[in-house]
Amino acid sequence: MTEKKPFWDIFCTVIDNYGDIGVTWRLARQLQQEHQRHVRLWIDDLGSFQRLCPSLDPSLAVQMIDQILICRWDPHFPTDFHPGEVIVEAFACELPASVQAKMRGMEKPPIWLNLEYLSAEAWIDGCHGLSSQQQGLTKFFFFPGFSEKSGGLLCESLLFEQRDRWQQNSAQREFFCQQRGLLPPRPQEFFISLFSYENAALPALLTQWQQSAIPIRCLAPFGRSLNSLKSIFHDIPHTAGSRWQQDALILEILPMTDQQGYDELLWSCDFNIVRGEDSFLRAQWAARPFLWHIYPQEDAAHLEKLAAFLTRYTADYPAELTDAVKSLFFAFNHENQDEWPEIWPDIQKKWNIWQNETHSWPEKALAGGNLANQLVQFVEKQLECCA
Ligand code: TRH
Repeated sequence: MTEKKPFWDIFCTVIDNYGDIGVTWRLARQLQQEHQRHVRLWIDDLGSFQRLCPSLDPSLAVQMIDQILICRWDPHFPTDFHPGEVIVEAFACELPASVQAKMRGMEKPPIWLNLEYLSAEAWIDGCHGLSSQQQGLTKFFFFPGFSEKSGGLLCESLLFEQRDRWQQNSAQREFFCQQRGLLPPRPQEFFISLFSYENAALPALLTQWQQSAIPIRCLAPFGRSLNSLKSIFHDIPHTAGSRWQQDALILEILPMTDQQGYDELLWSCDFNIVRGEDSFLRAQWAARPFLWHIYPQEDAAHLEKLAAFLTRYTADYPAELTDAVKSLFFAFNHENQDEWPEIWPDIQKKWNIWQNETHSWPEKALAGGNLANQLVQFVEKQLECCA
């Protein structure tokens, strides 16, 4: 007899950008593929979702992709909805009142979890797994993080094997360029991917790349970074497929791809500029030096988050490398326009040591384990308690 696995409903609203949907889509597939859970994903913005999932049809209210039931979350929520055994509310999106009412009316209400944003800050350890009472229902708060006491990080169980196979194939970069219609790699060319928000530091950084002694290729998925490059690329049509060259630098603009295609881009580059939450993690899993443009918050709370991450990330680095990495991350996030003639050559000198360190980092980062496994175990425990 096959064991009956609980049914999960995951709710996600797209606030802006792609991180909310990127994280929930990844989680849904991992729950299905690695834990055989039935998952229904409720999304309020299928247009944004389609950018990372090209086979999705935004006009459909319900569709099945990769064995996940994807439902459009419209303002009028279906009245015949019957909640699954587990409800995940991603990033404090609010469940429809009718769903909460249904849950209250159930003899055995679902396990209700709020999946929080990722942070490396120590305070999350004290909050992970706490619950709060919501008019007769219990809601648990699940905090992804880098510490043993956190909820861990999203990472597919076979990911590192796939990455290693990709990176160990010396012809892979050439194949990657060919497959995407990019110029073939030049001898000793240094590849950089660029997926940030608008950033006033970018023109000064790209000037360093133009003046580089080795050829540099910048591969920029179509998006917000390009808004900051207008001052140097007056003539470039800002569309996927465009190419621009000056001195050592070739810039090519890529279309957005699905998440697998984005991972392959990160694995193929020597250095990745990433942002938000999900691409930030994927760059770490790529085991290559990277630069994080953290999602800016009004009260500058993001700078504390950045500092907390850098403290963990550089904890085992030699002091010189720690200083160089911190200068790089802070200069970029402060949108510094002047210090790049010192910062870029300095980090380049330390490149080999940094590259070596990036191999052991994923294992350290996963001190709290794998987020999908952690969620499944947490839910199983709660279901046992309530049985
Ligand atoms: O798009 P983001 O800036 O999302 C942000 C963050 O999540 C932030 O924390 C949150 O508060 C805000 O949204 C609302 O960056 P992020 O998190 O890296 O998400 C991008 C997703 O897009 C990620 O899943 C990778 C995916 N992606 C592709 O699938 N294909 C692509 O070609 C590219 C460039 C990205």
